[in-house]
Amino acid sequence: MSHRVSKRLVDRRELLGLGATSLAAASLAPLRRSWGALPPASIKLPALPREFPKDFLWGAATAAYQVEGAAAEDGRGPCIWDMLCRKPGKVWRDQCPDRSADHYHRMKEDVALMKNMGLPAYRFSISWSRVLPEGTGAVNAKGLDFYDRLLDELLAAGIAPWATLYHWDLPLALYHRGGFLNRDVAEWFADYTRVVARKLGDRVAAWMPLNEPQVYIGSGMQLGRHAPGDQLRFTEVMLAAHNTMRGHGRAVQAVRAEVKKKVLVGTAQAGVNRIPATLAADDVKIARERALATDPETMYSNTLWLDAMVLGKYPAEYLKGNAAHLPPLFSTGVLADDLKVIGQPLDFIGINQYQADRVRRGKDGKAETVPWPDGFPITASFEWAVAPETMYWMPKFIYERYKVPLYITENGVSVRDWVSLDGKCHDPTRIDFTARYLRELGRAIADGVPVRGYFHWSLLDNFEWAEGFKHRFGLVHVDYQTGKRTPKDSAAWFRDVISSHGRNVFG
Ligand code: BGP
Repeated sequence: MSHRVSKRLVDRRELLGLGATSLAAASLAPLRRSWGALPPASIKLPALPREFPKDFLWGAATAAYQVEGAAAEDGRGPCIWDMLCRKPGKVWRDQCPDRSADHYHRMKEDVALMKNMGLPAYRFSISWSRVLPEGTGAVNAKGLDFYDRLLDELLAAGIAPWATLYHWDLPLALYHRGGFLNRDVAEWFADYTRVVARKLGDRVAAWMPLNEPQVYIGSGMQLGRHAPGDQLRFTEVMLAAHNTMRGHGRAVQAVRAEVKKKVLVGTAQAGVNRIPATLAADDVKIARERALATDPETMYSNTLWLDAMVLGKYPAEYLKGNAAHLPPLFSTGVLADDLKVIGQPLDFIGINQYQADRVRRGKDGKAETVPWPDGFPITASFEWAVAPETMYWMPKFIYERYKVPLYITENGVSVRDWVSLDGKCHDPTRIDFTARYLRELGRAIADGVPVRGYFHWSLLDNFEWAEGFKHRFGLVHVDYQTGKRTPKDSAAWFRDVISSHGRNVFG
């Protein structure tokens, strides 16, 4: 029956993130009942292209704490996640990534895997406490040397290194000095950036000072789920957000001052993703508003961060909605000076895309979230709705506001995959998920949104923060007991995506 649905219905299913072939028509029935008559589509989506632009950059991503292991080797200092992992009940099954994917020791093998995959770029992060065990002061030469060797290996394999400077692993010593609540953190971060940029700047292609401050400030300092596990008053949360963005600004300045060659500097973030529930103009308008909104008492916003980092000001909505919580500094002249530091010119905005909420205009004219229908496809991690349309709408909304070129710095899916009896790791769900998301990304590009590249999360299975090793996001399966790598079916498929400029996802 599902193959015989009308073209119009198929289009609507695609709009809702539902595959025309994989879903029973029955799943639409309750939806229709609860929505009444579906409004006429008044926005026309651009057609899918046949391929991605020839100069589109393909890559895969990891982060130091999630893959490196070697937690206490070669002089690495502890970070806040080492502390949180040792608190019972904070991480799934109290797991600690002391060894994790052991990338620290298997780096050459991992670069060879990337080469086999034909990856043109690799996004990785640098562990601050591996380079500066105390966060400031003495440089750990062995730690820095690891990244030096990684870059040489990547370049020898023809892979462009994309470096993130902070992917959630604050040196524990700095946490004990107040961490992001200490105004000095911006200078600590700038000093660390200078050390790294001096050594690696001749080879890194692109720099991202911060990855997802929404998460490490929001989940780490307000909700207490991530390291350092604090639940602070919102005033302090706002101060921590402000200070980490001052660090971002100072790091951008440091990279530009230290690195002589032409280099890209940007940021990677994951705010909130909101997509229209239908193609009615009203719903699209309200999705745009909600995607660019800053709600009170939450760090989960795109604009709170990007307005500051790109436009050099906080959204009025952020200041007004949190008027009762403003840090004292916000009522002084220091704020304007700080925002000048924060708002450095950026070459790109990186967005990490996984799930989305769909919204529409409710009867009272206000936005309302439309629940996903029963039986809707969800991912293994967090049971997120599979919502490929976020790859069309979010780049579009973000670009419209900031007019800065974009990269998808993360996108991927956790699947409960394992190595089969035939010795291979079959992950059709990851292939299908990624193809759906890439198709919608192609649509955004066809619509004129300058998305310049895509990094798959992740190259390797790895430590998924508070979820421990429960989730597998990799294109390559990792046996954590032996370290053995098994490229999944998706790795071979992704190689074809890269070599065909994505023609296989549209075909
Ligand atoms: C991003 C993080 C990554 C990785 C990824 C996995 O937020 O930057 O480090 O953990 O998420 O997806 P999830 O958000 O499901 O944890």
